Amino acid sequence: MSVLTIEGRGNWRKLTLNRPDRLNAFDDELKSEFLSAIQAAAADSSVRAVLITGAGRGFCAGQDLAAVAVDDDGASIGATVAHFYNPLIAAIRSMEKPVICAVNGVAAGAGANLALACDIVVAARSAKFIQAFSSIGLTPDAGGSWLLPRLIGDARARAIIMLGTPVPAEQAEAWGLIWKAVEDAQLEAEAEALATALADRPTKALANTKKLLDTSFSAALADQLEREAESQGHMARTADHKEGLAAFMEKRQPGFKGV
Ligand code: LHQ
Repeated sequence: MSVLTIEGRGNWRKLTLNRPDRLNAFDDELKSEFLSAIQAAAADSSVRAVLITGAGRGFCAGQDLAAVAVDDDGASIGATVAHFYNPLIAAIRSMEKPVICAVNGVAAGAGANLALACDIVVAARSAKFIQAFSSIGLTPDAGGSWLLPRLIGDARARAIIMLGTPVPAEQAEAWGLIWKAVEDAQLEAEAEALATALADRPTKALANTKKLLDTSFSAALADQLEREAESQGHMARTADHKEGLAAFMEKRQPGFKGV
């Protein structure tokens, strides 16, 4: 049984973390397969959206702690962050297509931050997000220290990181940590409907939206306005923009091709 299930669904792809007895914690095999799958989805222009979820009752418990030896000089932990978690999060954020995360159960440590790095996060009501790092004497990785203050503000970010307090899905939605909490039984259908809808939208516009949003907290308004103008210049030349305009004028649904 593969530790990662990869399913093509027409113009989008579903990746399911599949080590359910370990709550889909990342051991070396899953790390390698998942990073390769994310990079392959990014490189394949026929894939216009990616959905990430987990098998079983958990989404992802972060690093497989059984696979972490006591690391007195920190070299091995430092290396796994540099060679897996960092490129993984960078690949998701820079992927030129939407990445949806369906959080089907507990998301802890790097597993929580993997989910939060995705563009749209839907969670089952029974799911929870745990910044588990400080409970084992570590600090956030997988982008947590960057993402959390941006998503929920400094006060909440500090508290949940320092205390390791689980944040239930409904609280996460109320705080703006995620897009939506849904009934457990509805999660798969809702997430797949989102992926289907996003894959049919103008992919280049969504990709450039990601770029604009990633700089919005650090850029001066004047610089961001310039970026927006530059982006519109690029978008105006896309076939999807022409199709969107034509569909509007002809009072019909657009058929975007992602180009
Ligand atoms: C696990 C894990 C797990 C192995 C549950 N590993 N087996 C860190 C270090 C190095 C490099 C770089 O990056 C990082 C980043 C990180 O991700 S640090 C954070 C690592 N994750 C955690 O500290 C979470 C540890 N897990 C838990 O606290 C609990 O399992 C949670 C709260 C996630 C779920 O609790 P329960 O629902 O009560 O489930 P459980 O604890 O009974 O877990 C079920 C099984 O999964 C159990 O095995 P068993 O043989 O007893 O059935 C756990 O040992 C195993 N498991 N997480 N990370």
